[in-house]
Formats: sequence, structure tokens, C-alpha cells
Amino acid sequence: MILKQQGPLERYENNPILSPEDMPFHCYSVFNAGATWFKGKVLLLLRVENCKRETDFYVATSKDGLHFDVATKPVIYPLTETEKLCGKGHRFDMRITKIGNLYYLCHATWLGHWGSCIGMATTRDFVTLKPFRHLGQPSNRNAVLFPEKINGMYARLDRPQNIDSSGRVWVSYSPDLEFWGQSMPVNLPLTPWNTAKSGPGAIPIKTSKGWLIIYHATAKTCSSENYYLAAALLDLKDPSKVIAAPRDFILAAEKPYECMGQSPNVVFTAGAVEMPDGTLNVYYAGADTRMCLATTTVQKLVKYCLAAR
Ligand code: BMA
Repeated sequence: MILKQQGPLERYENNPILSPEDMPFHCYSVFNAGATWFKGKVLLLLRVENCKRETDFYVATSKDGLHFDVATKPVIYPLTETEKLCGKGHRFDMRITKIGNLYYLCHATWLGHWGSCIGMATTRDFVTLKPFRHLGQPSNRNAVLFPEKINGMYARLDRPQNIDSSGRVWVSYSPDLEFWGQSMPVNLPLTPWNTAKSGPGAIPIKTSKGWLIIYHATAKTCSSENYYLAAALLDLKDPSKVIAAPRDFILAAEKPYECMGQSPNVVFTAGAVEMPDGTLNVYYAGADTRMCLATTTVQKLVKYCLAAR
């Protein structure tokens, strides 16, 4: 059963845009890519798992945002001090925020029995990533850095994890990107499709009506934990305040490429970019296995959110 299209997001007709078989090497899955503009092209930082289920990040670039060239080698990403002590972590789900001329990357690092931590790095070239010295404290993941300071502080959304691995979106602030605090929950509404988790997805987009966010949310069914995408508007000066948050999701896993794979019934985004014609390309993964695209515009999403007030 496919929902009749009625929301603001439209699937690209030639989905998926990158599958394991499209990669220039043998791999198991390609998913949860961060996205940005880099040197006049859309750049995806792909999460690629090999058949040992080890993850590396690979760059893919595209002029039209639809057809991507994938690098044959992963990016170079040295260890943090935390990983030197605890052992190399499993790093995954990059988010990319450009501030000035520098790209800031946030991701999760799974440190085995130490838990899941937020890692950060910077890059200018996407060849080498320069890690921050330390990972954050567990258990947290899905950090998404705002593209500008808020009230003079860096700000991020993230998803601290409860003992049962549920979690909700929080906002935190930092004077220097090292020390984070003044944390507040973002009071998104509880719905039947976010009973387990809700977490930040793409980088917040500044609009005159507030920060537009696209986030993921999950609810358990008897056979899987289903992931959905949803949109909301947050206050520009205090993103813990929700201006508008529709109670409908904007994307659910319905197509075979979203329902079949290593994690069935999952749609998950880590990046969206605005194209020159105003289209907002939302890159998302289907079933933790392949990269897909859905399109909308910022204006449409804002209107959709505001209609829910
Ligand atoms: C989350 C993360 C993501 C993954 C998602 C769905 O907790 O681990 O990397 O895409 O689950 O399986």
C-alpha cells in the first residue's frame, strides 16, 4: 500500500540514486549521507559499510544533484584522543554544516561498551578530516550544528539516548564547539509515529518564520522499528520553542527500496541542499541500504508547518 501523495515531499522517480551495486567497489550498504555544496557541486559524505560491516566515509559529487561520481578511496579521518584510549570507534551518520569557509562535521561514534558519543571534525577539502581532540560523553548521537551562532553561541541539536535507546531532540550551546551546555529539550509533539525516538536529521534551515528542521521519528511495530521523516519550525532565538510541528509525518517507508534491506521500514535523512532553481533536495536512506532523494521547497515546507498551527 502506497500513501496517496498529499504531503510536501515528493520521491524522485528514479530512486534509489545510489545503491551498493552502483559503487565503484564491492560493499554491503551505502546510506545516511551528510550533504552540502562544495566547489559548485552537491557533495554527499556517504556512510559505506563493507561486507565485514565496517564503516568508512566516501565522498560523492554531482552537478545536478541526481547523478553522483563516487570516490574510490575513503576520506582520511585520524583518531581522537578518546578513541586512542578506548579503541577505534564505529563512526557513522555525518552531518555537514558550513560556517564561513570551513565545513564542520558532526557524527556518532559507537565505542562498544562505552556507548555512543558525538564526534566532530573540520575540513576544507573533504580529503582529510581534522578531528576535534575528544568525543562527547555517551550516550548521544545525531548531532546537527546550526549554520550560525544563536545569541552569540554555537548551537546544536542532538538526540541523547535513554537506557532503552529511546531519545528525543535536545538543543545545546557552546562558546567554542568543545564545551556544550545550557541544554534544553525541544518540545516536539508526541504522536503515534514517534513513540520511541525523535532525532535531528538535516541541518536546520533559517527562514523568516523560524528554523526549519527535518527530523526522524520512530515507533515500534511487532516486526520492526519503523522510521519516519517529519518537519517542524523552531524559534530563531530559542530553538527549544516549537513554533509549528505538524502531527503528520512527511515520509514513511513504503517503497520496496525503503522497506527491504539491512533495517526494514527505515527512511532516515542526514542532509538536504537547496538547488539553484529553489528545489530542496532531501537526501535520505532507504532501509539503511541505499541513498534516495525526495524533493520539495523551503517555502512549501514552511507553509505546511504553519498550516498545522
Ligand atoms: C539509528 C542509527 C542510524 C540508522 C537508524 C535506523 O539509531 O543507528 O544510523 O539509520 O537507527 O536503523
